[in-house]
Amino acid sequence: MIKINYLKTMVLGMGLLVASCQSKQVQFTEADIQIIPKPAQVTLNSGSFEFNGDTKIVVSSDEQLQASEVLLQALQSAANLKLEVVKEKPATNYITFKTNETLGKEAYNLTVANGFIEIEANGFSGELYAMETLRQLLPSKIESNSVVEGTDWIIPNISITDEPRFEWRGLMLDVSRHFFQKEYVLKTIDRLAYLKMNTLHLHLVDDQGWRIEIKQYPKLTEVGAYRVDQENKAWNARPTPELGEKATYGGFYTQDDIKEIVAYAQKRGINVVPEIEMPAHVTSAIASYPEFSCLEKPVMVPSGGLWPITDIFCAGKDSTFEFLQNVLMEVMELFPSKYIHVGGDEATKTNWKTCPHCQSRMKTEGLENVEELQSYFIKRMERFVSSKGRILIGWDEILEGGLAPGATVMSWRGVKGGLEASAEGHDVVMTPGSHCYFDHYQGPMDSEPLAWGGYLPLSKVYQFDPVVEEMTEEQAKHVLGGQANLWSEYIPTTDQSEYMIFPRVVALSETLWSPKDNRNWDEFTPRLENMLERYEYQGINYAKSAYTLRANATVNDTTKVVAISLNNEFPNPDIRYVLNDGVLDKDAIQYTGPIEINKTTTVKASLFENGKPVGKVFEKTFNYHKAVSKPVEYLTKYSDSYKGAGTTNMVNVLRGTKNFHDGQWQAWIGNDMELIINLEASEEISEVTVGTMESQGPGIYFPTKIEVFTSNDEGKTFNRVGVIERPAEVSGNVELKDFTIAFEKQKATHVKVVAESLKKTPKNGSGWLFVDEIIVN
Ligand code: TNX
Repeated sequence: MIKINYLKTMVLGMGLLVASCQSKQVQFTEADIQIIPKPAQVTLNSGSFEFNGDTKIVVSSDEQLQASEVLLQALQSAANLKLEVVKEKPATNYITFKTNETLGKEAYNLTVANGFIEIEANGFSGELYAMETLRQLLPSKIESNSVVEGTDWIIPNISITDEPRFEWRGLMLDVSRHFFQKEYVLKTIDRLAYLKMNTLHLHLVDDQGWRIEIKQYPKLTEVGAYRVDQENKAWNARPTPELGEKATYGGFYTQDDIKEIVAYAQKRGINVVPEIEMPAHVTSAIASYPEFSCLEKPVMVPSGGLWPITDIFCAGKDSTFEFLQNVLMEVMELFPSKYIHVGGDEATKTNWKTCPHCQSRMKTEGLENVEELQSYFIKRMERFVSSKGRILIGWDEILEGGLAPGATVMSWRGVKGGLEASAEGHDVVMTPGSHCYFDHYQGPMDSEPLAWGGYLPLSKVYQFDPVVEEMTEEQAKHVLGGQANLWSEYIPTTDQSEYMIFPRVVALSETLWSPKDNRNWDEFTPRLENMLERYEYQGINYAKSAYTLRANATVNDTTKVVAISLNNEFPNPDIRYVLNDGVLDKDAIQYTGPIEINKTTTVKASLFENGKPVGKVFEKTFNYHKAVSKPVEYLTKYSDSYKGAGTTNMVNVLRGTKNFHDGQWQAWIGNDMELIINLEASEEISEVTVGTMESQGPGIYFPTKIEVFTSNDEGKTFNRVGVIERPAEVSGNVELKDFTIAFEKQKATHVKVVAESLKKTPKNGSGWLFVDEIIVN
């Protein structure tokens, strides 16, 4: 909540300077305060404080000096101001600290008044966060890494009372699927601290790479950190490397690197949580030491997708546990984190079912099934971790077969794991795929770089709440907070990593820090834009996907007009558009309501800010064909899960994209598509096109056969006029395809289309048939 507390007569408006003997004065307004995450309480007062060559900072501890670094550095590099650090308070023009032991560890109170700034905190984190707030109160140019001339470094007189809603505010970087250099990790730490995030979870181990030096087991990195380079192929189309093939893609952090990362993070209030996966997602470890698997056979580090994951640690041999304990000993030496993450997800336990060691373990321990064996595995590791005074945390699969007594759960498969664990009295960190998976698309798939799948736009991240409605008050107390996860299968570069993290992490930071009632999307977005300006200065490759326009189409079956509406994620956007050959500039038509079309039309549109287009230009040609807006009778019903735009879906000019969840596709499984389009007149036609998609991963296949029939007697009798047959072919791509069936020009009142779905896929199930738009001409 922002309270404004100043005399009306003193309101002079931003930018108006009032002469004063000491420093320049500016009167700010509420809109000038753009701090993210939004502080718990802000009171804007009249007057302002100017940083200048005489400003001093009064410091009485190393911690305070360390906390001040972010501001000192920014003022030096952007403002060319070198603040003098002193021990004694001067008469005026200074920043000072005060310890208040009643405050929480991360809380701070900040007072900016005429001539001084006071920071009240209870230790380093609060002091640091006050400094990050000061930095954000300064003009965005403060983020420049070269000196900016002609700017006054003035901030408003203000009092802020602030503390986080949650104690775990995290981001996970998967450095296994693709390796990221230490320098990028350090940069990310700075950027997290800027948003008052306090946890960096490093996913150091996965099938495709072991990324941390372990002195006792050098092969983990000699072998496990490298794979055969197949970066030129799609992740899921990379064949298993041959034994002995040269492995050149990879890298790892030495123990010195890790020490540097941890120390750097500590100085920025960030705890680094290491994740050492077990018992699955460890092919890189098995490739290095096959003796810790059930089959003990040599394997290669996979270059890409691997599913199911069957080469996992043997749960029968004591030597496996000894190995893992030795690894964790070294890990705990390096990471002071209270939490040690042991993964635990997605283990396919087929080998355990036949492995004599695992079987005998199950017998002696009285375990009924392999789920209980996984639970035994994690419980045993939990005893070890807690004996060292740490807390084991794992993905929600560690609930299966019984949760270890002291374990904390990271809930990723929705919120179920979090609900279950918190009901049993365990602490939880919420990272549901629905709101926290930054490897998912953030804009329409056809305008975004290749990603894992899914759809998580910025505005949805902003709706995240780690405490879910179904939780009792008691359960809610066990919610430590939340975290975004950036899995890196499709993230080969730091540029791409930045693109996926920013600006979604900005929205996330506010959901985890600010009081729930303070959150408001319309009020957040202008502050976000200020943050994006700062990111320009910081050189972050943030995504502009929230600006991307999307179209929707509504069919009027009386007038046959199609209304195309345009929108994006920002409230009240200034959208401008032109049709066909028009030029899209500031004089383009302002969009105030749906664009109505009754012939084939190209729409070019963009969001405008200050007279300039921002984000990607939207350009689509809407094909107004002879079936548009005409009634469609479904002889076989589409699936309830993929209804598209209902009965107008196939004839509404709007095409489905590569995102099969985009709401434009209709789908069939186990049966064929069979429908009749009533042209409502005897029309001359000569071709029918059926738009389809294929994505064999989730089981979507092109039709194996398409038949077209026409009738010119109101649908009483039909003649088959064309057919295409196309046997299924294995493919790793996501592909859109239009199948066109051409025939002799003829008159027709009705067109019947039958498209056959694949009844038996190579995986032995039925295939999905996805169709959007049936174009008749
Ligand atoms: C599931 S989330 C995984 C990861 C993948 C991710 C892709 C989790 C605990 N396991 O191994 O990278 O999906 O979104």
